[in-house]
Amino acid sequence: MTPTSLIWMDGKLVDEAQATVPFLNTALHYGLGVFEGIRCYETDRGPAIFRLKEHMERLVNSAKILGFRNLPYTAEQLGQACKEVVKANGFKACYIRPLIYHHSPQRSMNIDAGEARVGIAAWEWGAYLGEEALEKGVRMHVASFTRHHPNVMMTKAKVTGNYASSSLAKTESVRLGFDEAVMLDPQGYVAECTGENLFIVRKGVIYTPGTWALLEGITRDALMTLARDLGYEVVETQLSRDHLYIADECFVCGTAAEVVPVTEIDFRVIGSGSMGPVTRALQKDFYAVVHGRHPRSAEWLDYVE
Ligand code: PPE
Repeated sequence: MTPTSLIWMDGKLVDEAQATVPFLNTALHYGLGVFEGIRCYETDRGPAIFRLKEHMERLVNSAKILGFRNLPYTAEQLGQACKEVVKANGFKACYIRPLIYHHSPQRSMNIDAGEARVGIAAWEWGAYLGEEALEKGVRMHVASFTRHHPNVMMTKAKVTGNYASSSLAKTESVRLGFDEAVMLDPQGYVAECTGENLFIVRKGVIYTPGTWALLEGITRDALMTLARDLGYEVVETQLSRDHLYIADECFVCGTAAEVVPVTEIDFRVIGSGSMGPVTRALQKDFYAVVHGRHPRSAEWLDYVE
């Protein structure tokens, strides 16, 4: 991971060393921030940001869910700022991280006793679960930690504080020797992973949990569309832990992770134990789209230049 040289802080591009926030900051103390993760890909027409509009809409909605009432920027302005950051740093491909954080001089956790500040960074980020995982797949376990109930933490908002839960599960998973954790919802059904949504394939049909207690992933949405374009039936439903064990294929997806096959869960081999044909077809189409080589590219890519 290369550190970015220029970060957009409330309208100005500053050197990374100057992009600081005070220690007495409510975002740090209470987890009061909302963020996005967006990828920018290399294409024949220069760098292009994948589904920028949807990411900016989700960012603004996350802020709304957390309770911010007066954002200093619109989704459109924030999208322009993301492009500026990519350009200013001269990246061909990168990961973009906008973050709206709470700043309260009164040090109050009341959202209304502070204001929204915004920073946008970008860096070159390789394969999130490892380059090899994109072909060979990952081994996962079911976390002993439960995903948030939507009345506990708002799961449709990408709130920084929500990620303490992801961190508990991820750390447990890696310490146990796995690559990633599946988290169950408070009812015990499959929710999502620490930073990815999850799909299974069974008898040719694609299944994924509905978004009642999880993040409305933008990659998830793209893959559902690509799958339907290919003629697959995609069903949003409750999945149990043992549905995963007997799936023909399983894969996870997210902006950082992209599309990654899952070959093992809780020491049970999934399907053939290697990337299945449906996962392969979707992964192929996904990379074609993000690199500007698919009919859906026109709709989903935002060229930086
Ligand atoms: N669920 C969670 C909990 C999640 O954090 C992500 C993205 C997703 C699903 C997939 O959503 P989408 O990116 O819109 O397809 N996780 C972000 C943060 C990862 C991190 O380690 O930080 C990401 O992939 O950018």
